[in-house]
Amino acid sequence: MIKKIEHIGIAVKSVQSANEIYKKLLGVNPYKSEEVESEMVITSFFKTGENKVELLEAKSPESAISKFIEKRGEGIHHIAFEVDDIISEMENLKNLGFTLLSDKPKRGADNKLICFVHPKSANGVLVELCQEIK
Ligand code: CMX
Repeated sequence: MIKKIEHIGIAVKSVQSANEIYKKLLGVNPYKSEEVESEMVITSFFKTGENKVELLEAKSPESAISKFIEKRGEGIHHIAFEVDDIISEMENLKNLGFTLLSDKPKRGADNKLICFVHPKSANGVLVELCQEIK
């Protein structure tokens, strides 16, 4: 079952300069910066109340973030929903007709197992499922 929005991902050209903007906007410093090699991104996380914002910068022109910025410019890239059991939620969504971007969960940033749902099967929104690694 999907529990809540875990974070919103924002594609940026430079995490370093976007950090300065989001520090001013949210009034807090990022609590973590992490490179995710498998996704070819560098990330930065902010907490605002119970919610999180993830800034994502491409580390390679092959990264999904590079392609996104090239096509659509900087902006909201994905919405991540927290789940307790990612494997059963993936199975559930697959049975409901959603297109998943991987057969198995992958290791994502911020100590999570993740899987994406194609934006074409969710009204133009890239959806991420994430489960905390205990
Ligand atoms: N949100 C909404 N639509 C998106 C999108 C996004 N984030 N990314 C791509 N699209 C749209 C494109 O605009 C395009 O639409 P049109 O056909 O109408 O032009 C369509 O999806 C296909 O886009 P594309 O540029 O041809 O890109 P691909 O099909 O090669 O890839 C996608 C799209 C979603 C499969 C790919 O970006 C992907 O695998 N994403 C998941 C992985 C990811 O985003 N990793 C980044 C880091 C994540 C993290 O660590 O948090």
